[in-house]
Amino acid sequence: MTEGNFVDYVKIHINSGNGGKGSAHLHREKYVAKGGPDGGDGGRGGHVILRGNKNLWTLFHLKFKRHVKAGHGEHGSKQRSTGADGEDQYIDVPLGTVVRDTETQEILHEITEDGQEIVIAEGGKGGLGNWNFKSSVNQTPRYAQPGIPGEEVDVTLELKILADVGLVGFPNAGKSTLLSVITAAKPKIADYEFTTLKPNLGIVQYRDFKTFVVADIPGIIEGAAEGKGIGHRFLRHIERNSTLLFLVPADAPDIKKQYEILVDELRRYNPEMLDKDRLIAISKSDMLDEELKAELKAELDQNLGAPYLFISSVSQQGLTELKDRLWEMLNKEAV
Ligand SMILES: Nc1nc2c(ncn2[C@@H]2O[C@H](COP(=O)(O)OP(=O)(O)OP(=O)(O)O)[C@@H](O)[C@H]2O)c(=O)[nH]1
Ligand SMILES: [Mg+2]
Repeated sequence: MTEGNFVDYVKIHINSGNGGKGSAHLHREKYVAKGGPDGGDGGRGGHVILRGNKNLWTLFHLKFKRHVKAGHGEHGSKQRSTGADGEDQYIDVPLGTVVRDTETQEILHEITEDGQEIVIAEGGKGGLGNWNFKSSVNQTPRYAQPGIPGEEVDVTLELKILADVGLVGFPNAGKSTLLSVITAAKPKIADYEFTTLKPNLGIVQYRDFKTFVVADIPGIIEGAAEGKGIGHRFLRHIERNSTLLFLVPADAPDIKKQYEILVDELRRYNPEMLDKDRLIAISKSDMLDEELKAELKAELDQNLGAPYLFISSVSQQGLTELKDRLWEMLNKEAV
């Protein structure tokens, strides 16, 4: 089940490395009376760096990672030898990861690109060795700087899914079933409301390597924007999808009304949601006979006022057309 591996929220305690101490070494050699200071600088402490990785889709791999520590810088030593820098630690995260300070909840960063790197805890600078402090008034300084300690920070990583298509529908509309037939995802499906409690992602792959990502989120009901039901908690996951696919079951008492309620909830949650491209799929169309379908079609052509098509996950009707339409919508700028 994909229900369990969708992790979109983790808290991690982070320590960057301490800078190494500068050395206060004095040079000693046979026949050289006063060799002078030759203590090298300490190495820099390791950074902790977040890195965007387009092959990751969840934060699951970090679920049990409570603590990330980078290496300490080594101390400087004689002959002006600089200590080695501490090892940096990378935390790979999916695109769309938002980093917050756990204590203040302030957003610190956002990872949106593959390979993007952000230092979230900087390693401490290494201390300067004593040879740096040699001057005309102090030929043999016997002191060196200590290294600067690393940083300690508690961060919360939160994922906003960057799926291409977000599924929007009332509970029981058949969203998870659709995801299970057009992608390899295996979401939980059942004949009751709120089967889906957490978002599921699936990758549609068809026609010679065309791929796009679909997000199935819990059902949205009237009043969701005010917190009714559970779907509102997941609306943020579809804030960034470029296309919304509305699912309204063929046996809904009033298809147009149900669609309008959904649109209204999205508007109340965030008006920008309405800037996205929309397509309506009349799901469970296998329940309609040809006559009923023709009647419904005449009615919808008249009053729905948005592009729609009939589909059925059970009898596999209209699914290729659906994928083609979504693909076109997602790629229309490029054409
Ligand atoms: N006849 C028919 N039934 C379907 C079809 N798709 C889904 N169903 C049924 O509708 C019910 C709900 O399906 P789900 O996919 O769990 O619906 P959902 O929209 O994900 O529901 P929530 O997760 O509760 O929001 C299940 O009993 C499915 O078997 C379809 O194409 N035809
Ligand atoms: Mg579901």
